[in-house]
Amino acid sequence: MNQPVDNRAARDDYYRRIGTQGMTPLWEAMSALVPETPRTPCVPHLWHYDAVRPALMESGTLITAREAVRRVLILENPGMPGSSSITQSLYAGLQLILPGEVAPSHRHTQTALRLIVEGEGAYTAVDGERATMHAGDFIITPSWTWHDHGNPAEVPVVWLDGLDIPLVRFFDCGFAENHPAESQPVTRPEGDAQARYGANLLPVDFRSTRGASPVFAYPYARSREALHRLSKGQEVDAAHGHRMQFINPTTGGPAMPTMGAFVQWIPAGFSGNAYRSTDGTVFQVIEGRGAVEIAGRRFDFGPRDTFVVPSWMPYRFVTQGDETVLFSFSDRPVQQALHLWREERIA
Ligand code: 1HN
Repeated sequence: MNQPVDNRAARDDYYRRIGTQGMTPLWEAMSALVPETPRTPCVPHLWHYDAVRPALMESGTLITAREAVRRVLILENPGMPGSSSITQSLYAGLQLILPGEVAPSHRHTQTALRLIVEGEGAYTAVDGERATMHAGDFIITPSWTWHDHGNPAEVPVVWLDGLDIPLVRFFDCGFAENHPAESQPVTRPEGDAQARYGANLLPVDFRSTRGASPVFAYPYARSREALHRLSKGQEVDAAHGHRMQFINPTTGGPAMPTMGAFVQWIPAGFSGNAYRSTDGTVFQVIEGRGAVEIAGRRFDFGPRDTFVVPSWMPYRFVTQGDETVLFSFSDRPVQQALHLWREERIA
């Protein structure tokens, strides 16, 4: 009694028979279903911008932004082939828009964020207002907002897209539609949202109506200025340097309900403490060179590179001569809302 029995063949035959009835044995799946610590197919990876840029520019000779709707090379996690995902919950891609092009207006329940990587002078329009892009700017497209892009400038413009596509797919709650006009009508002057909601002021009768920030463009000049001032102080966080989160100024909460976005300044000559958290995170290098060690593997990074840190893998930053500025995003607000998020500092 109560001794494991050696009846592999009988069990396999049994599994096959119950399989025809739409059942499988929990005891064969238990440890995978309820791991002691997060077990993810997502692997650490770094995309060197200099290496991927030629292929991205070549896409501009093969298809127009209009035909493609969005001309994007998906950054797919090598551990998750075929998933169009960079982590289990997040999608990322590099989008190219050439001078004179328009990417037509549409909306979807998936939330998008952009971090401008190269070029300037293109715009994105969100809910009737355009924002002109400059390298390092952070722009959000909240769920179900009309959005389109255009490039009236002389140079190609590239940005990193981050979307909560896998999360929305998980919940099977995706909806999308095209705008009747290729470019949505402009109904508010550029800078309107910033003046109305992003100047430590709010309209006197303001009531929050949606989860995402009504400020949809966060110019890099402003975040860089804030980080520059912080860098003049004394102590930095031993793991992160100075790490700030992009907020919805009307609530103090995250800029978007499904994705957290962050920007951090790391001093030169930094040998950071290791850190891990349950939100797998995508980083985009804005300025400077350095290295990140992820679960013991070292990745050297420079300006415009993208890398991904999977859930719960320890990582630490090492810099030499350069101050660095990194943008990052993750599903942290979702995990926090569900009381699932954990972090650990590994001294
Ligand atoms: C989308 O709407 C954009 O608006 C970018 O720029 C990437 C990937 C999948 C679905 C929609 C954009 C997207 C996307």
